[in-house]
Amino acid sequence: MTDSFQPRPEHKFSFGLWTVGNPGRDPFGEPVRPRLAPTDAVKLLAEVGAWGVNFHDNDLVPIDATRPERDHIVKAFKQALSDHGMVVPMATVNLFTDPAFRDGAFTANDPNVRAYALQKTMGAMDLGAEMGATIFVLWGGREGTETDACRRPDEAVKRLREAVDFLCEYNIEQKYRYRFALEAKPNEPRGDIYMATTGAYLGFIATLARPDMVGVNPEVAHEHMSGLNVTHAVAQAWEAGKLFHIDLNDQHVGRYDQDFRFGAANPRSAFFLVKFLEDVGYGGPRHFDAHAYRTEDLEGVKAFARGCMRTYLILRDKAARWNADPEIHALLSQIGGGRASEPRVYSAERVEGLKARTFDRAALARQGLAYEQLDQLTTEILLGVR
Ligand code: GCO
Ligand code: MN
Ligand code: MN
Repeated sequence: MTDSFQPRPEHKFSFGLWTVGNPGRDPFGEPVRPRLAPTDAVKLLAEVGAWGVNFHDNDLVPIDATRPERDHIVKAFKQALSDHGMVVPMATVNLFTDPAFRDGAFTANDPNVRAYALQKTMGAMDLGAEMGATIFVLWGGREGTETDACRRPDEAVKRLREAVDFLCEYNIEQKYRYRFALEAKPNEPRGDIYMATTGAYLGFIATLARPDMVGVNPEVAHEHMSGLNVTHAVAQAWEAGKLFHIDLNDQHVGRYDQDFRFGAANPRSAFFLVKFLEDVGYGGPRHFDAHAYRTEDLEGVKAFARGCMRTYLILRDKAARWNADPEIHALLSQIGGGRASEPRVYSAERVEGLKARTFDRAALARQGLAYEQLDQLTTEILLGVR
């Protein structure tokens, strides 16, 4: 296809090895596709036009690899990156697959599990830094409970803080340039995961020893799972200077963890998200954390990856169209953008002025806001008739 929706490096589209490499196993069925070797995944991603590839430590190096085996894998992977012109913007750690983490990693009750989680994360940081990664994602997939009888939840918060503070110091000592991005999810694989929302993590970050080094990695599906508005979560993170990374995918509310292609379930909320990222000039990676349907073969995996990027670019084009639409402009200024506003700072005069003022409540309530019309114009842009 030769149109303006071709991915280019400046779009910073990235995928995890675990996304295009997903073999389609689910809780009820065995894998349907062969597991892609990391170097083959790099080749595939370059072929479809992606810019970056991310990985968990064990997507690349098996958990039981010896040091020489690890170094051999690293060498081959670096070669594949340079052969295909791909970068590694982000690295992460798998603290959820191994049975040792069945009760969590940083928050587990067994101090030896907590220590092993730190050791494993430092190893993953070393590995990512060797590949040039500057963002380190921490997703606490097993940090949670099925029964709250197991520990006091505030103890889990303290343990998590201790771990993140420790890893920040390691980052400084090793002279790595990581910024940590904490990724929230409400449930799955645990019954309830601590830090269920991006907002919860934003609150937590302020309590850390080095809050400047830590931000968030909101994921569309994780907010949608519990019926939340992902753009609001992303906007709060952005406004706080904490949007260090983003996981783009899709998900119907209330279902299992679907990890659909970006925009596949709710193109409308995908539109508002893309519009927000483009309007504010988000400059970080646009990472797709999703995978192809279980019905697909390798061609379907490529279609999935191309589809994620293409939908993003189409929605970006729609957002530009929306911003340039004269009728939408007129409505927006009518709605209130253009009204003179009084000084918002606190002063004794302002308090006095506000107390003395008479408001015509009926007049305030009378005026229609034209959001119906505004929304219909948005719909028409999305449906391609405008
Ligand atoms: C999930 C998560 C993961 C994390 C990944 C990065 O629902 O499984 O989204 O895919 O993003 O582990 O740390
Ligand atoms: Mn997810
Ligand atoms: Mn994710």
